[in-house]
Amino acid sequence: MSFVQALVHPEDLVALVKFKFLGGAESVTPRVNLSTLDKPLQVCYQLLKRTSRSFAVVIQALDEELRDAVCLFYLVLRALDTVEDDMTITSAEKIPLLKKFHEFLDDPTWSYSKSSCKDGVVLERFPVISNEYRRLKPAFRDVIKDITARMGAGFCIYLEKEVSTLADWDEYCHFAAGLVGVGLSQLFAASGLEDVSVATSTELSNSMGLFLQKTNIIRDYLEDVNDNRHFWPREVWSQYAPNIGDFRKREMSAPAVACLNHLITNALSHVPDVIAYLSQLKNQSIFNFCAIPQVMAIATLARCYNNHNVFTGVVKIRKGEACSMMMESTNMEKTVEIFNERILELGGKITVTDPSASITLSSVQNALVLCHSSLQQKGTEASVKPTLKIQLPAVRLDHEDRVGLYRLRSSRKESRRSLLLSPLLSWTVCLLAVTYQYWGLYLPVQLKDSL
Ligand code: D9A
Repeated sequence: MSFVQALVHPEDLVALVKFKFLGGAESVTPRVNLSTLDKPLQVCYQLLKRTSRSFAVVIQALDEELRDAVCLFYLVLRALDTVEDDMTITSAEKIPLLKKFHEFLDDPTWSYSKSSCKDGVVLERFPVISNEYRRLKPAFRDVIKDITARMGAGFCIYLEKEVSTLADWDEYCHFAAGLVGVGLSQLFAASGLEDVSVATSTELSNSMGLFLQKTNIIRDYLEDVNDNRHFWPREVWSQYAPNIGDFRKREMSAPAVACLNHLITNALSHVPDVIAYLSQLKNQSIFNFCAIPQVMAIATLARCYNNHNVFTGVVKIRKGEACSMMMESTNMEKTVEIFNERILELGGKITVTDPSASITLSSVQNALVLCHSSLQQKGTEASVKPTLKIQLPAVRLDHEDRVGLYRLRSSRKESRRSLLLSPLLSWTVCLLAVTYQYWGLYLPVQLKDSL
């Protein structure tokens, strides 16, 4: 399927070929040889693969000191999440389960086989997970247990309460994802692979989770509303419709998109923290592990911005795009370049009629300035510099933001022109790349043969 899509987006083809056949995947995400592990740990990695698909690969690429701890942390959180998610478990049963969940880590017999969810297998096989958990070093165990306890308690609060204000939205996302960021940072420090300061800057760790979780909540509107789950904050959606489900109606498309843009603007406020968090990392495998999901998130937000398809289906980044971003986000400069590119894509879609336009524009400009200065700090002559012309003056309300918008628009025209040219160009590049790779691969063999 992804190869078929690549016919329309030929630039993806190069990325897909490189990723799948030419060692691209292995360069970012070298696989562990699972057969060298103990049988129960092998089972854990298989569970990981079954529940997280692409993310499992990124976890396996972590340095040895950390890999098993993160794998088990992921599985424990997935198990807790599966309990929270299961609509067939009554609140009366669910609340004590969530509150006591961290205690099950020390109970070799606890498992749960009544879950109807697709990831129910982690609850059924929980004894294998908890047994491996108990073999981790105490510093790792303490982090995992503490975060599990706090998350379980947080989920209970929101079983009985809706996400009403924007402060609630931040709090719910803190329980569901911010705590994961906090816990992971503590695991990084406990492994000795990162400084203790990574663990103590909890606000930045929290933002890493909030940015991912808000992006998921925004993107998954349709799926969640159809399943009668509401994660969009009432404070915002009630400004645009009497009921959250109304955004699915065709006649509501204008307020729906306005609400969507409002929430995306809110999510963009975490970008500075995300960049600050990533800048402090020293270990390569941890950097890749942290940067890949964030890069996917900013690309998803840019795709969703001002896009009515969020209310009619699933908006996703293409597999080919995902592969090329995974291969590219291996250092701070390249990661910031991807952020810069995607924020420009989003900024180019701002329209003057959007009620949040001026706030979105200032967030966009703020983020672009940050990208720019972060690249300059590193002393790299930024290749992104020319495109940043548009972020000139500070934006104010009224007529001044039109000026800002005008600048963004004119850069959009340019990108439209390049869009026309791009299939032609990328087919050429693609042909060249394939020819090059073909020669690169086979020439030595032929040479050897002829000698
Ligand atoms: C993460 Cl241990 C998550 N969540 C993610 C994945 O990334 C974060 C769940 C458990 C763990 C880690 C993550 C990765 C790296 C650093 C982080 C971090 O903090 C410093 O968490 C904040 O989404 C889930 C939460 C957002 C709820 C925390 C990335 C992931 N991607 C999926 C794609 C998708 O759409 O879900 O899981 C995937 O590749 O399958």
